[in-house]
Amino acid sequence: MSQQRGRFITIEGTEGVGKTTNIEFIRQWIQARDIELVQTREPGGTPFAEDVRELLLAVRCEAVDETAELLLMFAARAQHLNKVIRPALDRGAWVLCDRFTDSTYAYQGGGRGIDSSKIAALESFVQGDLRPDMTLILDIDVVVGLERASKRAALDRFEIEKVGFFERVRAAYLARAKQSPDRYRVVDAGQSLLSVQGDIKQVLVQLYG
Ligand code: T5A
Repeated sequence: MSQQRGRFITIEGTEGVGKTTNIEFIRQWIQARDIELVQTREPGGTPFAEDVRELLLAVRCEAVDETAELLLMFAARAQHLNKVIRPALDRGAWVLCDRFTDSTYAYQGGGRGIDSSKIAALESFVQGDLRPDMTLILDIDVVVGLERASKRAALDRFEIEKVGFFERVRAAYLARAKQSPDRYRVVDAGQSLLSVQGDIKQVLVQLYG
């Protein structure tokens, strides 16, 4: 008898939306149902891909070419997908991933202005037909999110971008959610944490049911 494939859930949003905070809530909800869960993140998720993450996030004097940035995102993703995500899904585990290819459409596409057809070509090359089963977008006014994020330690190479960049990132996320309402759920992350988690719980119940 073939093993039922696990579910692939991704969580997305602009800076400071509360992904890290809410992933912990989602992890507890899934594990309470006795489901094997692999919790991971992008860029990163394997030692090699985490090295690529460091390269990508480090603030440096040299301007990073946007195509180099795009290709590194997909290089890390290829490693992560083939070494961690696919094997987990194949054995029936659920995968909860902090950011995935929607971040590339939002940051490199919306933010940097790279044509989405180029991103789509790399997506097909690296992922074949694998896409998340459900993508949760935590949505917040970018200034509020940046204020939350600024309370943390040093800012990374993305966090030092201007507000306009994050406005474009947010718009790209919302446009993708509008195009494919079956796959995306947008949650208002500007609410109290309790209300955000109430909304997330409803989404999980739908998915699990
Ligand atoms: N990237 C990534 C790309 O450009 N392309 C790609 O393809 C990929 C995969 C690193 C960067 O990489 C870029 C995008 C990113 O800039 P990251 O580390 O996931 O990715 O990025 P961050 O957005 O910085 O993620 P963090 O996990 O660090 O921050 P979160 O998850 O947004 O925020 P969190 O949970 O730490 O919360 C921030 C603060 O807000 C509070 C929390 O307590 C915390 O202090 N908070 C709330 N306060 C009030 N009300 C609520 N409802 C709250 N929820 C959280």
